[in-house]
Amino acid sequence: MQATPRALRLHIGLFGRRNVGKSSLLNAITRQQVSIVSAVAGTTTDPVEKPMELLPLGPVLFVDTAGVDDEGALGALRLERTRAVLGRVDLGVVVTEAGAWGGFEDGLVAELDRRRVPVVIAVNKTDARPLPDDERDRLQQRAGALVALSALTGEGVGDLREALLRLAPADHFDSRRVVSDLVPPGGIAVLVVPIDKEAPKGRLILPQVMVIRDLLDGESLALVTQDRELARALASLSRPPALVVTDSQAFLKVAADVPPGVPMTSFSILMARFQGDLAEQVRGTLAIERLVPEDRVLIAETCTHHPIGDDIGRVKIPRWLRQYTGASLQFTHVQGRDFPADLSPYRLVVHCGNCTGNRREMLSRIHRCREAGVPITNYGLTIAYSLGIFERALVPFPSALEAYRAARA
Ligand SMILES: Nc1nc2c(ncn2[C@@H]2O[C@H](COP(=O)(O)OP(=O)(O)OP(=O)(O)O)[C@@H](O)[C@H]2O)c(=O)[nH]1
Ligand code: SF4
Ligand SMILES: [Mg+2]
Repeated sequence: MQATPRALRLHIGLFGRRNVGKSSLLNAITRQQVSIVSAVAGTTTDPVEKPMELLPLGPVLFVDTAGVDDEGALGALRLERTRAVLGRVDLGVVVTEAGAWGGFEDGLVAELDRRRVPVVIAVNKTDARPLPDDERDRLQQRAGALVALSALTGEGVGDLREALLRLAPADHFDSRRVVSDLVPPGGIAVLVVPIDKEAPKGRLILPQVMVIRDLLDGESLALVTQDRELARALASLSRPPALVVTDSQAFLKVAADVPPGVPMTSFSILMARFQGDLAEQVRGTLAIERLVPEDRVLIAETCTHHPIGDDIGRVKIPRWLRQYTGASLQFTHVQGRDFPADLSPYRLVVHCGNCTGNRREMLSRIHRCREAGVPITNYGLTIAYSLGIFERALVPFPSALEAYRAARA
């Protein structure tokens, strides 16, 4: 995690009057004592920075600032330093308390607006003073999002994460590669695309197209083959490929044909990394071990394609999961926007690769699962796990493999 350069992290600033609980909020979010908290107004004098991996947003840098409502020489110096932070954040959190909003806070929001920085208003200390409805309605108009919370009890801190995810600039989510970071320029990727009766007539499906396009952008070579031609394709190469990517449904045959030293994964697992959160979905996959008869499993797809034949979500994944667990599981299927508000009936969510959706929405779903205590995995991860080749399919992703081993231990 510390490997992400500072410049690539989303910068999130915490602003507000002295003593409203900015430092307490930073500590609550990070679950660490990053910034000094005290009842004395003006405790934080210089900006305090904390790089972290913030679920569900990814790598961020929090900047806790000095409260800037006071006058005098010291106040002016603090104001200047806090101003400098205003100029370099991607997201602003204006922290306040019920009944305290005034011209000072309006000024902060106006400065952030002028810089086109999205603003979340965080009304803190609701354990001591709840936010009245009329004030909530009034403040809601002033910013992109409003969250009532308590840094002391932790109530509402999850809502703040969700609000930050919702307002983060789109380019924060676009900076990743589907596959080209795994194959060097000039290196070869072998792509296994079975043409069976579920394959659409006359074309490739979107995850396959995305992978081929990204390999071309990365100036590497793509060799596309059906599963039954794979052995011949590999034999025709004068050097081993940097990566083999297969349709998850052909995993077993491909694992048998690809030499053990060659990294191998599936299109769907690449999608989990590109469009979701691979480490979190890897950890979620382990919940398969805990499934017992009559447990309910939610199968969710982003697009609303019409299921045909041995559809992967309706037929194959339920079959593989029932076989692996030996349990009579209950499956519920949802498509498109129909992701349930109440996740509590489910012991596991199996999501598709989300190739047609956007990453922010997928991260929001992962976040909601997390808040509800329901593990979430994806199609390719579930298939690899049920077929006993999970570790092998994660070899190309060292941090996800590490997350898996840590969760197992
Ligand atoms: N009851 C209650 N008290 C809180 C909460 N959050 C912070 N406090 C208290 O408010 C006081 C100020 O907290 P800080 O986190 O230091 O506030 P700050 O905004 O960083 O203050 P400066 O650095 O001085 O600008 C401390 O006594 C905290 O214990 C909360 O959610 N509920
Ligand atoms: S959105 Fe999901 S179900 Fe639809 S094609 Fe992409 S991965 Fe498959
Ligand atoms: Mg402080």
